[in-house]
Amino acid sequence: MNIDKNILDEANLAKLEAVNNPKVMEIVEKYVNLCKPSKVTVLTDSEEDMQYARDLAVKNGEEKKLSTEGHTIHFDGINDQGRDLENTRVLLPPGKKLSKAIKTLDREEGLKEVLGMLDGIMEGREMLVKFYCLGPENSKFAIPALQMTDSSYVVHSEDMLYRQGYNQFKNLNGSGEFFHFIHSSGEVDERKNTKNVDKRRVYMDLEEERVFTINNQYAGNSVGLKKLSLRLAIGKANKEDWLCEHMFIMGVKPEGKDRITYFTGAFPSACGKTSTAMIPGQTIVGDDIAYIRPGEDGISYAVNVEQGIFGIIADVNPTDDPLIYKSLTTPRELIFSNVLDVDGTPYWLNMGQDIPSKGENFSGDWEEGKQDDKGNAISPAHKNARYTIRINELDNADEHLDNPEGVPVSGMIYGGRDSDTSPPVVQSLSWAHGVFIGSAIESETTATVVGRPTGVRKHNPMSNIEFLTVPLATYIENHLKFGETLDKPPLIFSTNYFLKEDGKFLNEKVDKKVWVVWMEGRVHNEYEAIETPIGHIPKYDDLKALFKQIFDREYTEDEYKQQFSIKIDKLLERMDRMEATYKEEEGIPQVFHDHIQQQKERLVEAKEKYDKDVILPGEFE
Ligand code: SPV
Ligand code: MN
Repeated sequence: MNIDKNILDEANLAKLEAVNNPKVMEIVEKYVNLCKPSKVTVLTDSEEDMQYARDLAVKNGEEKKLSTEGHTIHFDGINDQGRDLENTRVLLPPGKKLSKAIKTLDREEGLKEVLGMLDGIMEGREMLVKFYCLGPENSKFAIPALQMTDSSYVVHSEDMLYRQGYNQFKNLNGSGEFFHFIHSSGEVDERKNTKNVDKRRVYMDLEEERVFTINNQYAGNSVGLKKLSLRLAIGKANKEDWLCEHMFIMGVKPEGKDRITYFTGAFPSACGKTSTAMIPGQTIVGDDIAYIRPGEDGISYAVNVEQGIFGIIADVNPTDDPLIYKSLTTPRELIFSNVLDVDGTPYWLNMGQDIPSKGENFSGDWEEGKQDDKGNAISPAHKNARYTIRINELDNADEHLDNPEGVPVSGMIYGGRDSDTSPPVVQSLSWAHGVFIGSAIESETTATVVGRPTGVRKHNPMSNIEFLTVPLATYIENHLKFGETLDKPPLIFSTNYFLKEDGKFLNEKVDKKVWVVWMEGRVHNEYEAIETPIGHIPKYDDLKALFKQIFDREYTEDEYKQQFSIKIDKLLERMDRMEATYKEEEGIPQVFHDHIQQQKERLVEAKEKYDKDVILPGEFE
């Protein structure tokens, strides 16, 4: 291996050689010589090596210890608080085309640029080389992944969020089938924040199943195995006829019934995904990314690609998210990011207690009234501040979290954030109609992406549009096919937790538990439903009983009517917006266009039949 011994010493070389994989050697050699770190450390799955990354993050200032045992805090720079979609590009070989919504760059041009930027980027720094496994080990779902980075925070995060993969790589027997990720924070300032945020780049190269990501630290940009691997895996899944989804996986356990029923759920970022997966009384398998494959028994199975949670901390309080709140306030290994640190105690937005007026946050020393360079007030903690924890530490972790076979999927949920159109829960009329529902998700934008206004309605098919690396047409076609090949495809539902009237939410946050338990009952044919033009909705009596049983709350008929009325004009407006998007896409399957037409026709017919624009749920025959 052609690397200077002062940079990669014998002990580290031996760890690399033990993997016995020529492609690993080739890749490491290439990027060490290009990035020119002063030292390379190769890490195995051992506890000792995990401790090395943990300690290094504190030693080099990327993390600081907080008062509670095991808790640390990490800050990303003030302009690096979310995913950078503008500079996240799929490198496109000549002759290939992707959907308009997917940002691309000519492959050769992108490679030339980013390889040029990588030249010497790690000078004076330490490169960490680490092996992981996406999905459970020794499973047909598993994808090995090699990470190279100069950030110990990235490795520490990945150690918590992903399964260790040194042994998995050894078991590859030299095969070159793995993803690889090259990350560098680039030059950092005295707070250890990337100086050159304006030169942030995240380039996906599907040809070589690799991603280059530089001049950033926010985990959605820097952590290779999270959204970067999601993008590579979507490319792979669509070639191999399985699904790679931006979905949680949870087990629903209705009280008094001795069973568990697994659901997956896709929600745009910051729209209640993690808090759904963490509803008290249920179990969690995963909160962000699922690989879903058909089983030989005609049922689909899902695994969590991850083993941890990188969750939004704003709004986590003892009332709305008691399970998460408890896990964030007890000793364990936990990284807070971009919260307010007041003498070792973390504070975040809407945590159920007052936030002090002074402390350290993502802007440095902070006190109330501090403004950014545009004159806007800097909030004490960022809206997209996060926590990183391991799932197996949680009391509600599902027993099949690491099952190499995955869990059987009985239902899929598509959630949006919409204040005025969709009812809280609707079941699709069929698998294909469900695919249509998923591809119609609209959501108001949130703070997880930098540089764009929040609260703007945006079309987000399957909550996955920001991660697609195949044309939308291919993705939708594969979805349609996936369900058709199953004997028992999952039932598909849509949810909307964000309906408002006169500026006030119509539901309490905890109400999602009722919708989830209702969906679970539908899987087992326990509730009848009302067929409407947009799908099946719950009957009032069932919801009344569920609210009573779960919260001991009187759910009134007025609330039901307000929440479950079918708003024809609003729904038709949405159809028009959707039609406009899909018209621009080449190759969308005809059946999908048919679903759009049929949905519109059903709405128009209902409007004529009932002679009104808003139809109450009880009026449908
Ligand atoms: C999301 O935004 O969907 C997240 C966090 O899960 S990030 O890592 O930024 O993607
Ligand atoms: Mn996500």
